[in-house]
Amino acid sequence: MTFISTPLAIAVSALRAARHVCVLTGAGISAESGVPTFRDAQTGLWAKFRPEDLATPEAFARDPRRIWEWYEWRRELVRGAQPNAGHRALAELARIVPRLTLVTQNVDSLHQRAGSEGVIEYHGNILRDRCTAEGIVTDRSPLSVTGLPECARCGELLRPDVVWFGEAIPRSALLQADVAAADSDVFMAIGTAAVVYPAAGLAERALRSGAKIIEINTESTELTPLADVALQGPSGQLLPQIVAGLREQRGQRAGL
Ligand code: BJW
Repeated sequence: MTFISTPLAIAVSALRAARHVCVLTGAGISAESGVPTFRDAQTGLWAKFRPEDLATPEAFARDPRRIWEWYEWRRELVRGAQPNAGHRALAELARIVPRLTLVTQNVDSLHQRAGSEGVIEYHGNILRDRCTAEGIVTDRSPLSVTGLPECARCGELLRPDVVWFGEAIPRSALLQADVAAADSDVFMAIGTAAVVYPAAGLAERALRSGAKIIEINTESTELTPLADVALQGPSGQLLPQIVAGLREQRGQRAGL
């Protein structure tokens, strides 16, 4: 790769100089694994379903069976998906830069399955159940008579361990992500429409602390005008190119 001042080369240089990289990922990074995004006009989940009918505590209270059917369908989809080159490149990036904090809005575990460690799950995880009474992540009772999943400890209704609209972000994820964004000198926003708060506010937090913002997205977003480098394209292609660029620069410096 020749290092003229292309946006990709500028991103590589910023990452090479970085002390702490904070990465926020969204549904777009898993799109190339076949997991649908939310807001894509044709294939996004919200193109077929209304968020207020499926992703709110009120919707679950009204009709838990319907919500569970939707989540079981998505669970199967996620279980069948494989991490893609973008997930793998981020796991590798963490081994190259001095420090990397990965915050994901995704609930699909694909970062962890690609080898990323210490992933901050901002919106929970679709593969876990949580007790509606005790609030703890727990196993299912094998004795459920209603056909709905019930808590093995107390018999109350279980729900997916995700964050719905109007619900608070898990406290430790909220705090850890905020601290990491404020401490970072490079903040990467990858495959997120940057419209759902408080996640979307993390880039603004990093910006206020003087971090450089690198965005990777197939489209422009609200964040694009604020980004120092906006790379337009699929993250499954761009992230491996970034990692290859970093490796090449390191090799050149070492005279390899
Ligand atoms: C590619 C690509 C490729 C495609 N490569 N790119 C301030 C202002 C306004 C509103 C609010 C505010 N603060 C709070 C709110 C309300 C609300 C909110 O933000 N609403 C906005 C929509 C207006 N926020 C909340 O309710 C949050 N809670 C909260 O604030 O609580 C306060 C509170 C405090 C104390 C007590 C009680 C309450 C909670 C938000 C929860 C969001 N939950 C969901 C569902 C999770 C569970 C599940 O999966 O079922 O999270 S909604 C959905 O949106 C999901 C996602 O994580 C989230 C973000 O979506 P994301 O990842 O950006 O996906 P898309 O589809 O939108 O975008 C994909 C992008 O990828 C696109 O840009 C593509 O171009 C791109 N792309 N292919 C690279 N190959």
